[in-house]
Amino acid sequence: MSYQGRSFATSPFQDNRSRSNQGLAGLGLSTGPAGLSNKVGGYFENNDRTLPMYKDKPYFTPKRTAPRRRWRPLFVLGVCVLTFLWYYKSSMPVWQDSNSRDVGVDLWKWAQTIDDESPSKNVDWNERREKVRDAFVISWQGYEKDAWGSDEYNPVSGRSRNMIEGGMGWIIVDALDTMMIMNLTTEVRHAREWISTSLKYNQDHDVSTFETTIRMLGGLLSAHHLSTKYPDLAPIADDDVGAAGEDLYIEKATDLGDRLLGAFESPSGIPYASVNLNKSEGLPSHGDGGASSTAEATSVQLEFKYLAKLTGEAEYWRAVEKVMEVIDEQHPQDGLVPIFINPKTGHFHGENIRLGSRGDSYYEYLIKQYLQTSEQEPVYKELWDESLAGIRKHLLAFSQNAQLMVLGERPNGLKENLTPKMDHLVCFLPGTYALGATGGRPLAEARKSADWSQQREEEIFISKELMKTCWATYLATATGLAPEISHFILDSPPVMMGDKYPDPKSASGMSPQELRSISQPLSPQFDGSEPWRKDIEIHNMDRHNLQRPETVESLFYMYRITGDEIYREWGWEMFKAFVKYTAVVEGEDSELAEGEATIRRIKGFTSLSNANTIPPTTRDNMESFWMAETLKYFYLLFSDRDFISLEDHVFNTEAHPLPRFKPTGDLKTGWQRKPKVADAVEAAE
Ligand code: DMJ
Repeated sequence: MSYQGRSFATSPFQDNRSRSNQGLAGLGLSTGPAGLSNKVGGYFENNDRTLPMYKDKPYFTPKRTAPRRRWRPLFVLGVCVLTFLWYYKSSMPVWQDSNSRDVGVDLWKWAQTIDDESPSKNVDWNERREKVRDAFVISWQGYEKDAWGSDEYNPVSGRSRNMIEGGMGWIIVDALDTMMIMNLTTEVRHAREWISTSLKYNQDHDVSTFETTIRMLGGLLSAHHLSTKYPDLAPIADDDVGAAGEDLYIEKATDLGDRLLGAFESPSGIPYASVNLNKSEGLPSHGDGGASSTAEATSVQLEFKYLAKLTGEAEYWRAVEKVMEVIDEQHPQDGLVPIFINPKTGHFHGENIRLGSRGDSYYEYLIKQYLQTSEQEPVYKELWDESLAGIRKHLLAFSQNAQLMVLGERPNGLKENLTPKMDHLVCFLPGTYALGATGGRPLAEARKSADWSQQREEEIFISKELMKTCWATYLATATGLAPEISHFILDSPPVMMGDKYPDPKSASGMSPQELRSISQPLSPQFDGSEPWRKDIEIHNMDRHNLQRPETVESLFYMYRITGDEIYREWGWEMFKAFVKYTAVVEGEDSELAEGEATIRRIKGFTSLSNANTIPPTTRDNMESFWMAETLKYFYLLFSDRDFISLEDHVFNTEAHPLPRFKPTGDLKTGWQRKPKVADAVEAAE
């Protein structure tokens, strides 16, 4: 592998980067490439190329090649006039069209009518998704006005803060591909200009390895993918073939990816929790005995593998692949992993097992790695199937009154009791279950395939039941917005899925009748008497709502895979609740001059400290995933099913769509599962 051809406008590396003379020993790649400064030095010493090296890579083929012609003057004039008209139109702020429409006022007026909406058979989903787009524009507009370039935003007070000097682009980069998907050209242009002129990673600050990878690296890579694959979405000239900024996103991604690699230079290859981007130096967590979160260490693979594919640099691939090998060497029992792992030793730390915080995306990235590489890496399907069996056996239970399916936790290991608590975070699982069962294909089509089985049918059943439980946590509060954590009432001892239906592959599995549904219906009336309500408890310290995406994320998968409109309807109810209760409204009566009409506008959306009271208590914070994930998934849920299709993409855990591809050459799994010592002895006897 050679680095000599990689070009950067300016050297992205500072002299104080500790990795520069060390190579990649920490990755166990003793025969690997030279240190990064050598690579960059190599380029400058040998600078006889005019294009970045990744231009020569098979995958990096610009899609928008325009034939060069000698245009006749009249034609040129026509093009100029049209271009001017197009530019003029697309430069106008979206929220202000030729009728001076103020989206904030319009959405506020619409919010006043939400309760009067009558059920209709002929729903216009395009109209509904425009409402989501309006909510996005309002959120973005508020951020642009109050906090432009800042990493954190408080939409009520208008305050903001940076994570590192000059800002990480936390909100801008995370929201960028949503704006492309929503065809918001003016906003994309503004974001792109900031990325081009202000985004720098050479700050002496520690940042989270995982969050920076999924939000920033994922955001840049997805922006690169969407702007090349879908040039008609939010089209701007700056990234056209041959334009000076053509490779802006991929160059920023490569710079960031190189800096993040320092986090993987631990004795085991498990990434440290944090990384100093300037020095490209990993730092262990301050707490938890220096252990990294398992989910964080194992949810960086989609991003680095796509970066490797784009650039042709296998170094990225090997670093993240090594992590998966180390995890598997620990032989997780029944495919379930404790939520901490030590980067020094590569051993799990503690016995806490859950699919909520610190555990969640380990499972998500198993099946998504398999799908990302077009099902060419069977080890990830094997690991996914093992985890599903473990989840079924140890974590799935039924609630006492309405038989809601509950995904519990084992805080003290698999031999100890189940804690019937679900973080909002675990609600990514219903959609991911369905994705794993069908590979993203429509269910009706997947059911016809030769490898369809009772087990896959049961996975669809589980996905539907868990989806219903997640939806119930929204219905359970006064605002219709789920708390951060929900607790469930189970029988004692709990009725476990694995005990009731021991084997999904045999007659002791579920009957066709049971596979349709076993939980009781969720009544839409809020009279407090329905049996399912007695199954859910919300504790005071868990009643906040951070506008998280996981439930709408799953609704998006469930709708696209099953085609059942109910998931869109649930999503619509959720969206209306977000507008009604998380909107920040300006123009209170007390602020009006005498005789002035009461016209208010929504100026942003905020998290809630208490979602279980009306009016809710606000928290004055807008997480970047509100625009990056939650609103994107609503928009895609209400779009046609082949728009940014599930069959062609994998969404990273921050909702950034990346393409599926077939790996070749050095881009490969490169490791094999080792048998447990006991198994190996048994096999030898
Ligand atoms: C996002 O940053 C990612 O989805 C991550 O995997 C965990 N959840 C938050 C949003 O809830």
